[in-house]
Amino acid sequence: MNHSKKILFIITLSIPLCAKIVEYNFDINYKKVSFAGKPVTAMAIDNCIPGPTIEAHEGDTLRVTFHNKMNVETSIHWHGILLPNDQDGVPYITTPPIKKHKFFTYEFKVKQAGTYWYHSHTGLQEQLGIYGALVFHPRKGEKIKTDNDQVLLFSDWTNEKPSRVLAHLKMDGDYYALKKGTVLSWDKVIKNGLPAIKNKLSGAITRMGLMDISDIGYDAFLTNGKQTEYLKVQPDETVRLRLINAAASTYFNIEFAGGPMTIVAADGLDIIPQKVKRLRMAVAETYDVIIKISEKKSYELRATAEDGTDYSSTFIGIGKKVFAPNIPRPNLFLMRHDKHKNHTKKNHTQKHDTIKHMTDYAKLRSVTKTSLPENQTTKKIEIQLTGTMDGYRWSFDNKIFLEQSNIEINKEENVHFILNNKTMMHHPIHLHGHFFQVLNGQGDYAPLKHTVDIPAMDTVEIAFDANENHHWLFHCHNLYHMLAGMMRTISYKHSTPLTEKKIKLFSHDPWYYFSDMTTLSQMILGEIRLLNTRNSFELEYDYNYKHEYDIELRYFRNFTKFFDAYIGAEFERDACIKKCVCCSKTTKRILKKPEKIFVLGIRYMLPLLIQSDLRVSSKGRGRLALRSKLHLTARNFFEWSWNTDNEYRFALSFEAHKHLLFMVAYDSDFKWGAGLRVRF
Ligand SMILES: [Cu+2]
Repeated sequence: MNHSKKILFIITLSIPLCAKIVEYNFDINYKKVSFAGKPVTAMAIDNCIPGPTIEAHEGDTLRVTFHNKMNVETSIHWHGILLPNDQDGVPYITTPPIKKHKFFTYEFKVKQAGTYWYHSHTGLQEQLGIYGALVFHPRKGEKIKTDNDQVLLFSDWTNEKPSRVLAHLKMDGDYYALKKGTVLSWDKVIKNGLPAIKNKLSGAITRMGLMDISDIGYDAFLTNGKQTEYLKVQPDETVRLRLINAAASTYFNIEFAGGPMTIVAADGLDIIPQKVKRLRMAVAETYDVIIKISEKKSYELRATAEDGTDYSSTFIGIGKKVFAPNIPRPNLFLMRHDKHKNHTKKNHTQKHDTIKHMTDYAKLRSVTKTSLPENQTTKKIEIQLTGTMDGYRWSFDNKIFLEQSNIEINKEENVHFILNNKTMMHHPIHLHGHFFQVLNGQGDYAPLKHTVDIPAMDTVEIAFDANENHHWLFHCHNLYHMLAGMMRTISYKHSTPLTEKKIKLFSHDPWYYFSDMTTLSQMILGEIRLLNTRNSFELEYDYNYKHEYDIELRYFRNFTKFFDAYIGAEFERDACIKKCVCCSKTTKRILKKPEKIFVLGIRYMLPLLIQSDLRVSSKGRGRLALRSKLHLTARNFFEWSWNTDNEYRFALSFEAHKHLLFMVAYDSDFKWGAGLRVRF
């Protein structure tokens, strides 16, 4: 059988309601693409990115076979779908992975109508192109009739290997700030006036920094796999647009040039129609909107990445193009982290930039009652969304998946999650195999969703009927946050526990290697680091060309986002200046014997983002060291360090490239010099 072509069998069975078995066969293979000017190897379903749209009717049985033609394993997860646990497609946790050169058939009864999607749940494959739309039609036809019905699937694209992206973020959480133009440097803070200065200082004092919207500098944003998509629609026609945010980590602002959009469904389920001018979509959400093409024109529907870096367009209609308005870039300097108080300049149009424009779930109201069973007890569970850009650690309750893999619940109880976001970023939180109520004040008509945005430093409450069995994944749908550890399983009591082996086959904590070397006219210095989430080995060295050196090798254990402890050894060789014994006028430089000491210490981030390092050596001597870094402009920064032995150093750097910096530095021992720093 030729599997490279989609083969669709529809077998009509003589059972009530004309339920069918709907069968698809697909290949998953590598594909060369050039979405952003550069040919790169992606992963595609039937040679398509996105993969083909899978359609079925409520009541049908869907049977989809994926043939893995790649030399790595893969998987398919059915996002937002109520199905048997072993068809959910989380490799090792619920379903076997699709091994290389093997196939797997997923089969389940379609219990629901609406717009959903499917994607790989293996590593970073979703970023590489393994995703597609799922459209399940109501058995009795759509309640709201339209002339057209179209899928618009949004995604983000990077020319870099996603594993490199993650490695860069582990090295430096702000790695992509320069590319995105979002370095929160002091020159821009000052330009934004007093509120921005206060905001920056309060972020430094609380050690939370400023708000952040995105981690990654993408090379393109796509709609249906293109930067510009076209839908031919005749004037006066209405269109149901099935919007799917299949991006790995990008929220989109959707704006339509042809007037307001009417949202009729959220995450697949019908809601009371809501007219909106702009719709913000969190990662992994879906919305159905209805638009009308009023004239013989081609109206732009623009999906702008929330960080404002770029957008993709869809022109809908026929005739002259009508463009959607530019959405101004969010002003991170004026976004406050304390309860979303926003500073906006008087008489300034930056109102659009603020958090208040993010999607407001409060208006979403289900068309049917969604109340949970009244005869069940309610279990309240508070979960903190935790993490930091420093070391790119993301977790729930400060524990990554490998440290705390599950949240136990009982069958036949109502589970109420209080999700407290303690970070400066929003997180799209997704629960597999269940719909949950978003407790948004709509009471019995609270909307049911499978993915919910939790804004930075905010709380969202959700509740669901625990009517399943086994283990279901619960995680941040920012792919990079999920892989970093922001994930749990929701495990029903009395299910067979997941083995350690399965957990480790699904989730890893890889080691990353980084180094930098600074060659100056007066000295050479640098460091080499080997690290995973909680452990790091660090080698620091400096050498002054006169045979004086200092080498420190330390092992660090991370405990909280601000606190590490370490143990290590220091090898040092100094020189001293001695006066001539006979005349006492001339001096002589004498190299001392190399010294070796053992050290034990802690590293703690102080307010104002000053890194402190307190240690005691095997000679019984204590030492406190402080250091910090200030971004003066996007490319210039000032670093300083000082310790209680009265050694100090300061440097001014110019970042020509993420891997090459020019530097002028002064060292209390080795004095002035200039040179460059290379980062690997
Ligand atoms: Cu997240």
